[in-house]
Amino acid sequence: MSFNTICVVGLGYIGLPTAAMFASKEKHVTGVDISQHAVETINAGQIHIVEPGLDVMVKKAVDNGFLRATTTPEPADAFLIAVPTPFLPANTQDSIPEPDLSYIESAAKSIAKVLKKGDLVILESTSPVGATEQMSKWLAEERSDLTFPQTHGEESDIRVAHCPERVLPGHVIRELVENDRIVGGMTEQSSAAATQLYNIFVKGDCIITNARTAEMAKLTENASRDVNIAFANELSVICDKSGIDVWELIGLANRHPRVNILQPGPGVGGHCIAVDPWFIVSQAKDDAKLIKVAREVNDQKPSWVIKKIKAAISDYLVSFPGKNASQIKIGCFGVAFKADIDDLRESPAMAIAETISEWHLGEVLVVEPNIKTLPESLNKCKLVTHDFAIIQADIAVILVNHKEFYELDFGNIKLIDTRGIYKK
Ligand code: SAJ
Repeated sequence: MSFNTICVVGLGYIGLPTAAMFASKEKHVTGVDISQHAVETINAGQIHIVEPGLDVMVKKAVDNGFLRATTTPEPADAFLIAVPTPFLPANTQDSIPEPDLSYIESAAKSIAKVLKKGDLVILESTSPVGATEQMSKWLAEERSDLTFPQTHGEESDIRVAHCPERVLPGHVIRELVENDRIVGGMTEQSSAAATQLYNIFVKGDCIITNARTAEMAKLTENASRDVNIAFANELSVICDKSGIDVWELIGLANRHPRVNILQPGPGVGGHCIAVDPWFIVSQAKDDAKLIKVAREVNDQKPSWVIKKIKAAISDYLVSFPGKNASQIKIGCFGVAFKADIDDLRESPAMAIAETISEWHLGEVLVVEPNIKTLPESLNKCKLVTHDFAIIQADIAVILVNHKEFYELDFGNIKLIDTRGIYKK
């Protein structure tokens, strides 16, 4: 098997670095995206997302002629699908969000047109169990002239595997190379081909399993983290009522050699940990009890923080009877979904700042060192420096543990520290 040409469908946070990585190994890579803007940006040697080191890599790959972007797939020896798998919003308050596989379906249908005997198709998108088999069925429906693993096993013309990405945003370039890779082939031939493909740049181990186990492994990793964070968030609510510092408590408990509790915060954000556990729950409604409750605990944490801010405003008015609510300035420290990134999507900190700015009569100051302008949804807030916010704010809320916030001195400002970073 030789993989000289590779087609990557979906040029987002995973697809683009993966495409650039293959191109850096002098493979001819075609990157496909439905966004004309993304395609034009990449072909100009630039990038449309923020990821350290990726800009240099893409520029080099494009300049050297190994990476080219387009809106329609072209023939290749291997196809990687790295498109989003969001969930469909729940219809009612009690219903469970269902995964939306429509991006995988259209990606599969678009590559089906150019598939040829011997090709390898890999699904990298985080997916519910059975999605890889479903993708292979969509391919087969489009190409009755080719055979696929679900009907022809090891003899099939096309090999199909699920190899979930597991990289951490902000560290993608290093983790793509160093992380171990789960390779879940629909057949042994599929796993062997996928392993050979990843060995072009992966230095970690490629561990072979079947497609369904690979799908569940990825969901399990993120659900495990979600459940552990939910435990920490539940402890934080319990400790708050008992006057116990939850961070000190967790630090002490983690001194036990077999205990490793994660950190509480204002809620769980991002596109992975807050989403993927629902894929398990929606397929195992009667059995995934703990995973579902953990999701609910984490989703309720922003409302708990909002209650704390409202209580702090009431306390302030009691302490300063001459003041009214419109004179109270609230400083929100951080709105990104986690530390040291500029990504505001699916951010509990953003949701808290939005709600407070809608509800509070006074000024809401936002400190976010990683962005230059506030999004439209925060148009009632003012983006300021941390020095300005500390001088002006009557109540400060630390929502994200950005590195810039660790050394700040909040003096006598009423402080709500949802990340436990402030040392008096
Ligand atoms: N968080 C806490 N407490 C903690 C750790 C995190 O509240 O102790 C919060 C963060 O503030 C953030 C959210 O959880 O809001 C998620 O952050 P994260 O850093 O844990 O994870 P992501 O979403 O950036 O990336 C995860 C990673 N998965 C795991 O660590 C198991 C990454 O390896 C995956 O590739 C990625 O999801 C993905 O694409 O699935």
